[in-house]
Amino acid sequence: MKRDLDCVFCKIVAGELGCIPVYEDANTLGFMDINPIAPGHTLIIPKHHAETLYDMPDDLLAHVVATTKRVASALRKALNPDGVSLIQANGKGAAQSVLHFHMHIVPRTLGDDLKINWPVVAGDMDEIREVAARVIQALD
Ligand code: DGP
Repeated sequence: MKRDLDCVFCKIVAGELGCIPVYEDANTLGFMDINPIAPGHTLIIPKHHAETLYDMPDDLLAHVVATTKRVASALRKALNPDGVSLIQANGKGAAQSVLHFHMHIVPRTLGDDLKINWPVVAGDMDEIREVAARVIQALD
């Protein structure tokens, strides 16, 4: 499994940096986004370091998508949002800020009018922890 020593998500995978996890298996990790654009905003990453979609082995990509479906289903069950968006950025022009492939799962509310280049705002950690606990409870 490839690791980049300077990568913040590789540090999370290695346990060197904390996160609020909601899902983990041998190849993927799901944890709460530290700058949530909506309550329940979650990231799914491969443990293997790959910068973008183009660097992802097909079988690992399929695994990340399967994990994304599983966690999105739990989010839907736990939070009953009006919808869920999956967002995945590749490169500066797409506003990718962490160069380790990741899928955003964003619960949506009718009329929330979210923009694809959202502002970075620190989340309320207690609120994020509380939502994570509800998602874990709803995992099948
Ligand atoms: P993107 O702009 O698509 O590369 O999204 C990166 C996301 O990663 C952004 O929404 C904030 C989140 N993020 C950055 N650093 C950390 C961190 O150390 N912990 C967690 N949980 N999320 C982070």
